[in-house]
Amino acid sequence: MTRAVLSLGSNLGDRLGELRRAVAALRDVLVLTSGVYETPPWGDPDQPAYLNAVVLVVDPAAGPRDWLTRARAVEDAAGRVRDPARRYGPRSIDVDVVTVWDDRDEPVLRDDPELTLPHPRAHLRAFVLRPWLDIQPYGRLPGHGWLTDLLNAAPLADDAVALRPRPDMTLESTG
Ligand code: PH2
Ligand code: MG
Ligand code: MG
Repeated sequence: MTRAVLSLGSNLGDRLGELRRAVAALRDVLVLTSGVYETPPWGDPDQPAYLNAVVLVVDPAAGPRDWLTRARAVEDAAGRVRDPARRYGPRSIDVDVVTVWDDRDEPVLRDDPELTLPHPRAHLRAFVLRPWLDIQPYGRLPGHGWLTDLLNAAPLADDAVALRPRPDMTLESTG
C-alpha cells in the first residue's frame, strides 16, 4: 500500500480540460484534489501560463515505482504533446510524482535517477507546494520541512504570491 502526491500541470490547449481528464483517469485511486492555480511559467519564461493542481492518491497494491508508470500512462492517454528539446518547455499535460508514503506512512526516499523521491525540485516550486497545502494543511515535504514554512520564506515567497487561485475552475466533474 502506498499513498502519493502527484502534481498536475498544463499550459497548452484546453488546459482545464487536460487537468480534468487526468483527474478522471485517476479516479480509482483518488482521495483528495486541490484547487486549481494559474501560475507563471517556471524555468523557461518563453511559454504560456500554466494551470496547476495536485492530487492525493492511494492504492493498496501499488509500490513507489507504480506511481511513475501510472503518471506516464495518464500523460500518454491524454495524448501528451512534448518538445524533447525543451526540458522545461510547454506541455499539454504533465503528471509528476512528488512524494510517496509507504504502508507505515513513512516517506519513501530514493535516489534512482528515473524516480527520485521526493521530487528533487519540489522544494523550489510554489506551484506544487501551494496546491498541496490545500489538501494537507499540516503537510511536510520530506527532507525540507513544513509546506507553510517553505512557502513563506525565500526563495519561494515571491512565487507563492504570484500564483492565482482559480476558484471558478474545479477538477472533479459532477456528471
Ligand atoms: N512545469 C514545468 C516547467 N515549468 N511552470 C509552472 N508554472 N507549472 C508547471 O507545471 C511547470 C512549469 C515542467 O514540468
Ligand atoms: Mg513537471
Ligand atoms: Mg513531468
